[in-house]
This record gives sequence, structure tokens and C-alpha cells, in this order.
Amino acid sequence: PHVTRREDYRAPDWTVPEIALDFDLDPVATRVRATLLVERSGAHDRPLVLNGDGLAAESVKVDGAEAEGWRMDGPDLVIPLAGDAHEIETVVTIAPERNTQLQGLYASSGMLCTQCEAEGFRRITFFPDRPDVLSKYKVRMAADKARFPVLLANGDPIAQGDAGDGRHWAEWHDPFPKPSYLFALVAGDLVANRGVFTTMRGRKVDLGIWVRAGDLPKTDHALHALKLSMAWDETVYGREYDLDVFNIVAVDDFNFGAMENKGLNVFNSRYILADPDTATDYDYDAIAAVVAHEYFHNWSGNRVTCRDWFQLSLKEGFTVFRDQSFSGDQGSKAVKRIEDVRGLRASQFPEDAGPLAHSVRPDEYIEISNFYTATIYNKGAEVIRMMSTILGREKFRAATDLYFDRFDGTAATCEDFVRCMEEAGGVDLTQFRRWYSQAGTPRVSANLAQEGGRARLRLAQTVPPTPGQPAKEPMVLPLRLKLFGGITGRPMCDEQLVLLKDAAHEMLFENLSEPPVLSINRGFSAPVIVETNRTAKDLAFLSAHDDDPFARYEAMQQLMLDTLVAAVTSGKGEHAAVIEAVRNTLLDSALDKAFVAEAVLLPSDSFIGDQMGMVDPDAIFAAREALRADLGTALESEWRAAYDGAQANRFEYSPAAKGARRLKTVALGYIAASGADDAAALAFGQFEAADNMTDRQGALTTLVNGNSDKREAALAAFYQRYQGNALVLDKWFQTQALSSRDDAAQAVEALAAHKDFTLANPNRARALIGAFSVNQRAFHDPSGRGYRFVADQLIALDRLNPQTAAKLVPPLGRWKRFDPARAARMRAELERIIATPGLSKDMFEQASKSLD
Ligand code: HT7
Ligand code: ZN
Repeated sequence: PHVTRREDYRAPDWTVPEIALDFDLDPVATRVRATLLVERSGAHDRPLVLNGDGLAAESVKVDGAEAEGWRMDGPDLVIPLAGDAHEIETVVTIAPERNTQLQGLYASSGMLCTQCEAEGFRRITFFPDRPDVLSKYKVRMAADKARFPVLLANGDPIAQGDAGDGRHWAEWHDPFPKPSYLFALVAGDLVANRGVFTTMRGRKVDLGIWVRAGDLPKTDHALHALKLSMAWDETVYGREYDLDVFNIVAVDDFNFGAMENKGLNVFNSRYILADPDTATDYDYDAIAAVVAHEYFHNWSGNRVTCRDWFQLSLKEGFTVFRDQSFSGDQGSKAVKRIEDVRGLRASQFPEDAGPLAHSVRPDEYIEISNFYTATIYNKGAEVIRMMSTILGREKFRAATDLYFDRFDGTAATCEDFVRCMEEAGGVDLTQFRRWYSQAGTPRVSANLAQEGGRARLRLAQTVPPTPGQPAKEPMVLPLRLKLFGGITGRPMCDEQLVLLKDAAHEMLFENLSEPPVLSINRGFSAPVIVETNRTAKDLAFLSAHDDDPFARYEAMQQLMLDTLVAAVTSGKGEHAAVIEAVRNTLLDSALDKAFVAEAVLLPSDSFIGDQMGMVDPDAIFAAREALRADLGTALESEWRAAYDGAQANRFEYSPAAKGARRLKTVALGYIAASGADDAAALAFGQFEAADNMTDRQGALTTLVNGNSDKREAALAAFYQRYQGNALVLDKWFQTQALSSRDDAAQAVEALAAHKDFTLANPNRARALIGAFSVNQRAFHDPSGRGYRFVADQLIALDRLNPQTAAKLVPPLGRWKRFDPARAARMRAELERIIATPGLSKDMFEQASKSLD
């Protein structure tokens, strides 16, 4: 397959200042007429090349006459042109109903919608489908009025009318030049939850959240989140919305979370629809975050877009950073930071440590959609966060103002962004740029040694080799640190921001009146792995006394990890220190319940595995279960008190009520782990009495992981209640796929044959296969049945939807971390995937790189 390289970037030969699209919409056969105004860029005699994917040109005209000499070059249309400016018209017919890839124009639950990022526009019409070709779009569409009463596209509605024969039409114009990946249209039988937002300069914007009629009551939360986001971007970044309308449409079949098309965001319905009965607190938070993310793209992505796809993190890393800050501002910043770091460690750190590791600005790809990764998004966000830490709040704002002003209406690069940071921040980021080019998670060792009344801190950093990058240079690591007195618990210095730039660095602390304890990487100021010489006593002390909530959480996690890793290695656990630290946290009434719930959760099986040279899934599971059981038993009365104290009365979506629910379910899990006789009854009681999905799913999870006779009853009742609700049925599949029981692999195989299981819907495929493949013990069943099952499913899914299939390959690529027998079985499945006739390039890239 063809490899695209960053160093081969060349500005476009032809630009397209304007395009008019005319759609005759029909699920079986949609005719698309495209009229492009093209202009030669620079002095050259190269022909116009219009990308296509699976298109056949029915007509090609140049300046109104049948074109001569055009040809197909593979999927692309090549037209020789004599002059410097021409009008090109092409006509193609496409079949939305047969589009199972969900890229381009496709049908979903009776509606027609588009997804063009990254290269889907070329499945709709011939066009230079690259992000640095910006055009003004005029769209006309006609469709059957009864089936598709609502016709939406980017920009502002211009006109609409009756077309006769039961059809109608609408015209939309978008005044802002945009790349083709931001094009969108939707046709369907939809209703809108409407709102109005008045911008900071007093302009009124009509908002609409479009869904099927029955889903309308579930759209208030998304609409509210949209208004909050619009206001937040004005206050925090000075960015105002620019069109008269902003529409969001929810669709059931979607490869990703959502899409930021100009003025017409298209969302996976799981990130729009919410009511207390069907959505968890996690869902509510995710909806607000994704609504914010897509809205923020209007500036970081749409007004300033990417020059090429290697710059993807320019818009994605920055926008994730923006949505994370927004979410932190809506509730507890500390808890949000903990959740984000937990996510980074669960998805990005393993990616950086495996065969698919790549830099934030990659150098090459086979299929760009494989690069919508945790590295581009989440590590990219950490890179922006570090620059904001180095610059400080005011200079960072000056730098983003400069960036938006300078590059408004253009396609920019990561380098452009960093230069704005340097200019407005008055800093030199030459070495910092390595964050864009070097893959791998840096490791920092921090050793504090007391020498009488002084203490010496020795810092050192290394960056591990990654595929194609055997040797690394030192990075710039902004480390927020502080010392506490180990006896009094008092701070011994102000917090310092240390920029570690060299491979090794020493710091001296003088006049210390008591033994110091080191608090480092506070707030997770750098996305690194820190190893320290802190003892269990130091960590327990910090978990109770550190004044940075993240560092406090981190100390507890480290204590738990050290305990678990020691237990896995030695076969027996010494749990007293963890039990005492958890008890102190549970009894600290000054702490917010959401924080307590996070702090007392044990690291996941996978995260424990990530600390070990060779992962032993069964030993890890056993060690973790033993610690859970001991925590449950030793602190049973504290868990019961926490459980009772966290009983929220009636459902309310507020930080305090969410925290209470979270702690309640964590406590329930520990009560069950204690083996208490009444645990299943307690869980079933919560399941039945719940007035919200958080409590209901929390109780279901506890029951599903256990062996009581209430298990099947709860699963059956849940299924019965939510049979017609696809998003909730996803939870039913997912909870079982994540089960910690011995029979999880068997159960998942059976669920794949369930009448409600389908690979055609990405959410359903991810709920079963995606969830199962992160269930460490079940997926890595020594028999290899987990690997075989996932490979079978991925091969089948690839025929329908290569993008979604390819995203599920990485767990099979972690074979190097497992024993030779498991590794051989995992490799064998990867080889079987690669040998499959007709494999997509998406899957080929992921599976073949995973074998290296
Ligand atoms: N920018 C959007 C990316 C996206 C996407 C990428 C590949 C295939 C399908 C897709 N749907 C949306 C989402 C975002 O980051 O906001
Ligand atoms: Zn995005």
C-alpha cells in the first residue's frame, strides 16, 4: 500500500475558491452534480487532479462543454486544462444505502447523513480532498418530502421550496471558506430542540439539536452544554460564534464520537441523548465534553484548520485541551484532572509503549484514519497544557489570540502554533518541539537524599526507543514540585516549576528542620512516568497531607501499585499500609466524595500489567482481588458508612450528587468484595430502587461480577426494560464483556450470537468486542480463545467498516509483553488477519505494524 510522508508535502497545484453542489437525494441512488471554480496556483503545467473513491464520472464538463482528454488515474479524475481558471462540472451517482463504511454519504435509521473527515468527501464527488484547499460552498438538495422533511447543510439556510412529485428542495450557503472534510448535509424525519444564544457582541444565534421525535425529551442537557460552551469560549478565549445558525444532528451509526462540520455538527447519538433513566453521570459528563469539543473546533479546527493530516494534533490536541479545561471549570478541576490522567494512562501510555507508537506529529501513514489516536488527541492536549504551564495564563492567552488572528481563514501547522507561543510568550521552545517529533513516554527518576539539614534532589530523564526512533534526545519537562515536612506535614518551600531539560539535574534544598517528603509532578504537570525513592510511609503520608489533590491521589495510586506489583512478584501481599491509607481517606470528612471515590479505587488490571516487564494476567487478577477483599473486610464498617452517607435522595445532576453516587457504587463494590452475605441483596436493592442509570448500572456491574442468584435476574430485568433502546443495550453488552468472572470469554462468545448483536453498528461492536479486548484476564485466556474470537470478529467487521475494525486491533499488538505461549497465539491471529483476502488498508496497516 501507498505510504504518505510528511516531508513530501507540496502546496496544491489548483485551488477551488468556490463549489456548488446539487444533490438529488435517494437512499438507493443519489445523483451529485458538482460545479467547481478552479484556479491554477503558481506557474506549472500540471493537470487538475480530483480525488475520488469508488466514483464513476457520468459527465465531465469544462467551461460548459464536454471535457476532452480527461482520464482516470486509479480512483482519481485527471483533467488537463489550458487556462489558469476554469469552471469544472462533474456528475456522479452514489448509493448511500450500500455504504456500510459510514464515510461519505450514508443511511442511518432512515436518515441520510455525511461524514467527510478525513477523506470521505471523495466518496461523494470528485474534489481535491485535502485540508489546505479551502472553498466557499453552495449546496442545493432535493429529496422525498415525506421521508426526508428536514434538509440541512453547512452555513445558513437560503431558500426552500416544493419540487413536485412529492419532493422538496433546500439551499444552504456557507460564507466561510472551508476544507472539504468539513462539508456536511443531513436529510431526515427529524425534530429540533431549539434555543437561542446571544453572542458577546449581541448577535442572536439560532441553535437546534435535531433528533427523531421520540428522542426530543433527551436533548435538554446537550442544548444546555452547547450554550455553556459558547459562553465559555467567549470568556476564556475571546472567541465568538460566526454564523446565524448552529445545528447538531444525532445519528445512530457513527464511526467516532462526533464531527465538527461548519455550522452542522453531526454526533453519535450516545453523545447527545440523555435522561436520568438511560444515561449515567459518566454519559452526562461525556455529552457536555463532546458538545464543547465540537463547538470549540469552530475556531480551533474550522476558522484555523490544518495544512495537512500530519498536523492533525494542531486542531485535536488543542481542542481536547480546551474541552478538558471547560469540563474542569464546570465542577471539580481536581477530579477532572484525575479522570483525564487515568484515561491517558489507560489508552495513550500503552500506545506509546507498543508497536503502534507514533509522535504527536507523525512522519508517515498508510491510512490517516488510523491516526485519530490517543497520542494525537490526548498526548497532544498534554503538549498544549505544558506550553500553557510554561507561559502562564496571561501569556498563553496572548499567544492563542495571536494564533487565531494570524491564521484565521487559513490552513496552519503545529510549527505555526509553537511560533505564536514563542512570540507572545517571549520564550524559546526549540528543545520543547521534541514533544512533536519524539514518540514514547519519558521516564523521570527523582531521588531525594537528606544530608543533615540539607536535601539533594537528583532528577534524571530517559525516553525509551520506539519503532523507527531508536535513540532519543532529552525533552523539556515542566515539573511542579514541593517538599513537605515528614513530621509536621508542613510545606517546607513554595511550589516550584522546574524545567528539566538535561538528561540529569540536581537541586539542593537548605535549612531543613525535619525530614522532607517529595511531592513531584503535581497536577501531572508533565505526561511522564515518575519513579522515586519514596517509601510506603512517604506515600501514605502524602496521600493524607499533600495540598495538591492530584498529588494526593497519585501518592495513593503509587502506594497501591507498589503493593500490587510486589504481591504479583512474590505471590503474597502486605496490605496494611494501603488499608490504613484508604481508611484515612474515607474518614476525612473535608474531602469531596467524588475525589474520595477516585482515590480509593484500585489501579486496573491493565495498568498494573503496564508496570511489569512481563504481564501475568492471572497473577495480577488474583493479587488485585485479594487486596480488594482485604480492603472490603478490614474497612467493612467504613464502606457501609460511606454507602449510607452517599445515598442521594432524588436524582440531580450536580457535582455533589454525582460525587455521592460515585462513592456509593465504589463502596458497594468493596462491600461485595468483603464477601458479606447481604452484598448481593444490597446491590439488587439498589438496582431495583434506582431512579437513575448511574445507580442502576453500578449495581448491575457489581451483580454481574458476582455469582449470586440475583445476577441473572438483574440482567434479564435490565434487558427487558431497555429492549428498544440501543444505547442502553450497549451498556448491557459492555457490562458483561467487562465481567471479572471466570466465564467472561464464554459469555462474550455467546453474546456475539445474540439477536441484538450486530457488527453493522459501531457502538454495538465496540460495546462487545472493544470492551472484551480490554478485559485483561478474559481476553488473555491461556487457551487463546479470546484472541481467536476477537480476530474472527475483526475480520468480519473489516468487510463492513474498516475504520471501526482497525481501531480494535491494538490489544492484539501487545504480544511482546506476554509469555511466549500467549505471544505466539496473538501473533498467529495477527498473521491470520493479514492473510485475509480483500483486507482493507486500514486493517493491513494496524495488523502489520502490530507484528513488528
Ligand atoms: N474531528 C472529528 C474526527 C472524526 C473522524 C475521523 C475519522 C473517521 C470518522 C470521524 N468522525 C469524526 C472528531 C473530533 O475530534 O472532533
Ligand atoms: Zn476533535
